[in-house]
Parts: sequence; structure tokens; C-alpha cells
Amino acid sequence: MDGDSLQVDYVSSDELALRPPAWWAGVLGVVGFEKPPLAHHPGVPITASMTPSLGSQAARCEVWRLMGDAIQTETLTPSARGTVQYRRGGELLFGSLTVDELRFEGNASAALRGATYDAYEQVFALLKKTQYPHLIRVWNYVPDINGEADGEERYRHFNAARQAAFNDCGRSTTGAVPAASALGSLAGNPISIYFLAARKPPTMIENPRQISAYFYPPKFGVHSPTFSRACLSNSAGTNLFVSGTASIVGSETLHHGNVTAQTFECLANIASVLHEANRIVNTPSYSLDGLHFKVYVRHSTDLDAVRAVLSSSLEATTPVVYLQADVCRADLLVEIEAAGVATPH
Ligand code: 3EB
Repeated sequence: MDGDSLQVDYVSSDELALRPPAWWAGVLGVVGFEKPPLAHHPGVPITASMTPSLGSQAARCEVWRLMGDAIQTETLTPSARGTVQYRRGGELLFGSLTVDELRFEGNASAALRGATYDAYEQVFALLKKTQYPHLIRVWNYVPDINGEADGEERYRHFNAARQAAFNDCGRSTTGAVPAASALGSLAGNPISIYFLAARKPPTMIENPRQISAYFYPPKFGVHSPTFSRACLSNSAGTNLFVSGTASIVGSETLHHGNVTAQTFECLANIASVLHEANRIVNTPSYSLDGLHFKVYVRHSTDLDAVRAVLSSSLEATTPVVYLQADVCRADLLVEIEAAGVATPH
């Protein structure tokens, strides 16, 4: 690791408006939940996942910020930005875009596939142009993800088009693929994607308890999802990104209808990913308590049950944000992602 360090923070949207200009200097991007926050700063991408936050906390947003002396963020004019808003600093680039399916031709599935393909094509073109070739982490929010279009689940159409775009843009669809999350936003929203990319190649981590998603058997979709279980960025302080993690062992969903058991299984999978990351870096550096968590709950009425599991498994000081979102298999009730730094031992 060298140079700057990347931090993620969950800040209330109101507080954001009070931050001084110097604080914004290192901000690479801001992600609101139900909607983009009103606060802004010239040149900083502001987006939203369109997944409402749960619990009593005031509206919050996710802030990706570089700390350190070597920050070289820039302010781009709107015309230079194109469809992908982005900001880069040192080794890393943050980008975001939304694509509306209604702009694409054909039947419902063709429009969804067209929009997804277009989004990824634009991301890859930007990475080429800016010379941040390595996609390390992608967040995908697809409206009505479990709905059907022309006889197939919308998530499966998304997977087909995502994989096609990776292929056609000369990228691998197995192995060196980014960590990711894919969740359902409310129907009627555009597809919303944000991402981090790096100049240096990252290190991908798989979970020994799970079949790699890109090798799932065809019964989960003819075109497998294109993501790694986790990614070490090798570029900045917040250097472990754990993908959205669900109650899947092997390739099967476990604990149908039991949200408490599914939540424990998610944490067991994350613990397994951390163990694998520690094995690969050859020092026991990552632990559950060094991470920030984002928890997606399908049914808001399950919030207390999910929260009880996290409270019993994590230190009280570990930051956890809860959001409502559909998960990309109809039988999954919860999905948990995480990011964080190595803690010294
Ligand atoms: C899974 O393990 C659960 O399609 O990008 C998790 C993280 C999931 C990312 C994606 C899907 C994706 O298959 C779903």
C-alpha cells in the first residue's frame, strides 16, 4: 500500500451541508440512499442507490474520501464528464451513472439488456480513457430486480448483458472480475451503478464455502453473474471490499424463510472471506470488527431480527447501515456487504 488512504463514512445528509470546503477536497464521491443528498461540491459525483434506509436514523449517505497529502482530485466541467460522473485522486477513480431503460428500444427484456450493456460499455470506455483500467468494486441497483421480463427474471437479463459487455470490451468474465453488489431498487427508477477503479491490479478473493458466482450452474441463469467475492485494492487504505454476501453455501440458498438463520449464514460467509483474505496477504489483518457494513433487508419488518444477529456478532462500535432492498434471488431475505482496512496485530 502506498500514497493516499481511502475512507468510507456514513454521514447524515444534513451534516454534509455543514462540511467546510477543505473537507470536500478529498471527496471522490457521495451516494445517497433513497435519493441523492442536496449538498454538493463542484466536481464531486453525487448519486443514489434508490434503496430506502431503515430504522430511526436521519437520511444518511455514503462518502468515499481520500486522506493524505498526495490528493490530486480535479474539478471537471459538466461537458467533460459525459454520462459517467467521475472524480479521480491518486491511484483511484470513483464513478457513477444512471441509465433509464425507457430510452432503449425493443420489448422489456431488450430494453433492460440494452440499458445494462450501455452502462457497462460507458464505464469501460471511461476507464480506458482515464487510464484507470482495473475495476475493483461495483454497486448495481436494478429496479424491480426479481420482476419478470418476457418470461425471465430481470436479474438474469441483467447478468446476460453485464457478461456480454465484459466480453465485448475485452475483459475477463471469470477470475479478475470486480467485487460487486446487485440489489433491487423500486420499480420506476433508472438502473444506478457506481464503482471504484484503480491504476494497479487488485487481488481477487473467493470464498471457499461458495462456488464462485461466475461458475454457478446454469439453473441459476444461463449467463452467470460477473463478480468476485471480495477484492483487495492494493491502492489505498480502505483496501478490502467484500461483495454483497448472502445465505448461499455452494451455490444453493440455505434457510428458506428464516431471516435470522440467513443473517448468521451471511456473517459466516463474510468470516470465511476474511479468513481467505488473511491467508492470501499472509498476516491475520482483517476481522469483522475492522469493517463498515451495509445490510440490505428485503422486508422492512425483518429489521429487528437482522439487527439482533449483527448486534450479537459485532462490537457495538462497528458501523452498520440498514437499507431496504430486494435481493437478487427471490428466496434471499438479506444481503450484507462490507469494506474496511487491515487492523495492525
Ligand atoms: C450471490 O452470492 C448473491 O450479481 O453482482 C451478490 C453480490 C449477489 C453481487 C451481482 C449478486 C451480485 O449470488 C447475489
